[in-house]
Amino acid sequence: MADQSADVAIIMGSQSDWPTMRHAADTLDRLGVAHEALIVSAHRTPERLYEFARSARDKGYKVIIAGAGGAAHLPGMTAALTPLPVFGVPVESKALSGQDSLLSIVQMPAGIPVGTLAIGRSGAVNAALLAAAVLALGDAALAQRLDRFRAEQTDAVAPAPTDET
Ligand code: RP5
Repeated sequence: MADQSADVAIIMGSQSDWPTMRHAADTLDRLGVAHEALIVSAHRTPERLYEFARSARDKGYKVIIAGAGGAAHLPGMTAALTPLPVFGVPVESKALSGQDSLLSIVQMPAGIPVGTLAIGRSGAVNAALLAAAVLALGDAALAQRLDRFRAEQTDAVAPAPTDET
């Protein structure tokens, strides 16, 4: 859904990435961070990628989360076209379990950084938390919400395991 006031853009190479990337969206929702999710493929819609990345800062985005699988050029190409911080999420691929995605995203040559997260859901959640942490540097209310998120997470850890699932 379009949100002109979104601070974070969540982009992904395919509809098939959404089951992973929706965890980033859910995490940003929980923290009250405005975001927008878009399909932008480096391979299938290169012109869309150029248009998105070149205009991202002027549109008001502050952080970009980019998820892709396989030959995952989307985060690196996006980072090459915008000065905004880009966090890359390697989506778990069928053929190589996301190791191809991870290696495609993580090995950026010096000069164009992509902050690369873990493969799959953990990476998507943590990309959102990192995006929120960046935004919280200039937003005291968000910083408080992030502190509360962590405190609740800590409180939710039981002292010992049980047989209940
Ligand atoms: C990448 O190719 C996408 O990011 C996706 O992870 C992968 C497969 O895409 P589909 O064939 O499922 O559309 O560009």
